[in-house]
Order: sequence, then structure tokens, then C-alpha cells
Amino acid sequence: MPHPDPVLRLAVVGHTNTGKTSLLRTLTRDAGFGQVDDNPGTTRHVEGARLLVDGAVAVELYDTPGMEDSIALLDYLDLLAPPSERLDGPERVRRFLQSPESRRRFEQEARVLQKLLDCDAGLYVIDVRDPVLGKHKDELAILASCGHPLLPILNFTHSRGERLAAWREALARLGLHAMVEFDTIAPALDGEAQLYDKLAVLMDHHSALLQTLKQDVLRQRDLRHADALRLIAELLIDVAAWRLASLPEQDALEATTKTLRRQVRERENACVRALLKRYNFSVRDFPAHPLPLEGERWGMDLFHPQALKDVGIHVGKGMAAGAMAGATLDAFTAGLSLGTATLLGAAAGGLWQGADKLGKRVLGRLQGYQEVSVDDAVLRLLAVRQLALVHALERRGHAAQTPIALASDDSLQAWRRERLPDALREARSQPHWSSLADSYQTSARRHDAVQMLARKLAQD
Ligand SMILES: Nc1nc2c(ncn2[C@@H]2O[C@H](COP(=O)(O)OP(=O)(O)OP(=O)(O)O)[C@@H](O)[C@H]2O)c(=O)[nH]1
Ligand SMILES: [Mg+2]
Repeated sequence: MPHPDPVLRLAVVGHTNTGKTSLLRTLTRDAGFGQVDDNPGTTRHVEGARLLVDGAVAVELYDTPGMEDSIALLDYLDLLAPPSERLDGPERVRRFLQSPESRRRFEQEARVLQKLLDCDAGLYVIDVRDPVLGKHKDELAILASCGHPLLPILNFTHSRGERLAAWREALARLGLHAMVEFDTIAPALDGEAQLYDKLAVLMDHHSALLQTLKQDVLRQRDLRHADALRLIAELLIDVAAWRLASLPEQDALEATTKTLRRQVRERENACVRALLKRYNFSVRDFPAHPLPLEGERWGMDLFHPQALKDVGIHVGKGMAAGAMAGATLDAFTAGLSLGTATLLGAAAGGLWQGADKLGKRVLGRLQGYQEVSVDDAVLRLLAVRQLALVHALERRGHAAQTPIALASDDSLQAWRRERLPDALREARSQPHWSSLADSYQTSARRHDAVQMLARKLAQD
């Protein structure tokens, strides 16, 4: 038996406007692939894309123009190769491809059939909102005659008016029993895995490659998830540890709080951008999140007590309202044991700039400064929001055209109500753990805290 070609070639075929280009976008995680439009006849030429495993090409996917006039084409095929000649499917298609009409009236269809002949299999994309019509049956008959496996991809499964049952029955009557539901806008979490599994059943020769591809897809998904949780954990540690010194007068405290809020918003914003990037989406996908971030988002400011209440986070009596909302005046005392006399001595000796940051804080406290930090409730809101974003990103296909909308639901109760995780509580007393601080230092303990927090986030 000849050794199978190590690269699997798949033609994405189907009626016009069923979401073929959209399927390519979602499978390649590339929202910039090809042209997608509500109008039929958008894709006019065959265009390829590749799926890599460990840097090597595993699959070549080809987007093709939509089939439009299959009823007439089937008649023409019957004319070119009457049944009495008993040509088989691929022979009939080849004869058509040599005919003059393949360069004129049926130019689009010829491109599709040529590509499908060249490939190992076809993914036949169906808009399951369409009624099953004669044109679809003729189209399938012609495509099937190319002699390669066809896997129907049932698209638009989340749309109203889907006719899944009718399509399943019609496909079975045409001898197509394996099929997969795959909504290109909102595929199931294991949608790709299912697609490659089904394809492996149809393609014995390539089943090992398809299994490798499937495992890789699952591994990449896990890696993205772990990275996302680490990004959120970093954000939370940075914000929990962050504190600003302020003179104790109300004006000064309010001004410091304003600065603190701006910095925390910017830090959250950086996390949002990093998450979008990790999932191959762009900031355009999330315009609800104005960039750069100012003021209100998700309908409500991060520091507004109502924003916290709206997502079910308990706001203690201690949390200030108005200009001080979301900020906590800290009664922080750790570090005093360092020896304030030494520090005072260092400052007096002109070593202020060089003095350890912790020392400066202690010094500041001794001189009547206050420390402003972020309220627990704000940390809870940050965690809930970022987890909601990850949830949305993991369920979004790269064909999606509408902005990401975050669902508000009752999940993540732990983050709303329970005691904050130990890692965050510890961060409170470690100002140099915040990457916002000049004194920021990476350390094994901070690293462990991020890991612990990421594990906690994974439980939600
Ligand atoms: N709601 C929803 N819309 C979809 C889905 N798949 C595709 N669309 C939309 O359907 C329209 C057509 O999608 P395309 O990917 O351009 O379809 P196509 O089959 O490549 O079209 P042609 O190239 O014209 O044959 C676009 O507006 C898509 O955004 C889906 O699963 N759900
Ligand atoms: Mg297209």
C-alpha cells in the first residue's frame, strides 16, 4: 500500500452563502481570512490556508466559491456523459472540466469541482436554516461524484428556524451518514475535536494524522486556558499589592484615589488586551471595552459601588462612596520590624533615593502618610469580569462578526462572596509584588502566589 501523503488536503465546498469562508476562519483561528459577507457569491476564487502541528503543515484547507446552479449543471453533465456511456463519477467530472462550458457558464462550479478532485476530502457546509431543496440534492450528487469522502458540516445550528432534523434525514437518504454540527460563529468547545473525529472515520488512511491534529487542538486549548488564568492571576496580584502613599488630608486622599483608580483601570485594560491577543481576537472584537480605558465600562465603572452590587458582590459598610469609592485606607503595619531607626538614619543621610521602598513606606507612615489601596470588592469584580471574558472568548468562533458580549450569570459565586484566596491576602502586604510599583521584584513567593491563584481560578 502506498504511504499516505503526510499532508491532508480538504476542500470546503457547498452552496453559496452557507458559511464556507467562515468555517475556514474558525478552524484557522484567523478572523482575517478571505472575505465574508451576507451577500451570496462573495468568494470568487479558491484560496488556501494551512493548519500546523508542531510547526509542520498537517492540513491544507481550501475555500471555494459557492455552488449556484447545480440543477443546470447536472443536466449538462447528463448531456456530456449520458448514462448509457457508464462513465463513473470522477470520469464524468473530468469530462465536464474539459468542456467549454466549464470556462463560461459553469466557471465557478468548475473551480469547485477541480479543487475537490485535487483534494482528499470535502467539507460540505450547510446552512441548516435553508429548506432542503432539489438544488441541494443535485449539488451533493455532483460533489459526491468526485469520488472523495464528503463530511457535511451543519452550520447555523444556533440560529432560529434551523431545520436540523430535515437535513439529517435528507443527507442520510443520499448516503451521507456521518455529519457534524459546527456553528462557525459559536462552535461547541469540543467542536473541532468532533469534526476531526468524524473525518477520521471517513478517511482510514489519514486517521492517524487526524488524531494527532485533534490532540494538538485539545492541547492548544488547554494551554490557552492556562495562560489566560495566569494573566488574570497576575492582574489580581498586581492590583491587590498596589498601594499609593498619600498625605492624610481629604483632598490629597481623593487625588491619590483618582490616580489609583486610573492605574488599576489601565492594568485591567492591559489584561483584556493580553487575553484578546492570546485567543487571536482583536480589540475590535470587544468595543464595549473602550481602549484606552476611561470611566464606564460594562455599563458601570469598576469603582462604582453599584457595579459591584450588580454582579452580586457584597459591599461592606467600610467601603467608601463618592470620590473614595473602591479605595481602602490601609492600616498596614508589616515591615515596621525592619528597624525604623536604620531607615530614618538612611533618609537623613541623603540616601532617600536609595532607601528600600518598604523603608520609604515605613518612613511615610511614621511621618503621617496614609496608604491607599484597592478595596476587596474591586478585586472580586476584576476576577469575575476577566473570567467572564475568558468564558466568552473560548466560545467564540473567529468567524463571529458581532462584538463580544459578556453574559451576566450567577456563576463564580466563590469570587463574589467567599473569603478572598490566601494568595491575594498575602499580596496585600507585599507592595513590591505589584508590577505597577517602582520597587517591583519578581520572587519565588510571588511566582508561587500567582500559580496558587491561577489554580484557584481554574476551580471556578
Ligand atoms: N449567525 C451565523 N452567521 C453565520 C454563520 N456562518 C456564517 N455566517 C454569516 O453568513 C454570511 C455568509 O458567510 P460566508 O462565510 O461569507 O459564506 P460563504 O459560504 O463563504 O459565502 P460565498 O463565498 O458567498 O459562497 C456572513 O454574513 C457570515 O457572517 C453562523 O454559524 N451563524
Ligand atoms: Mg466565501
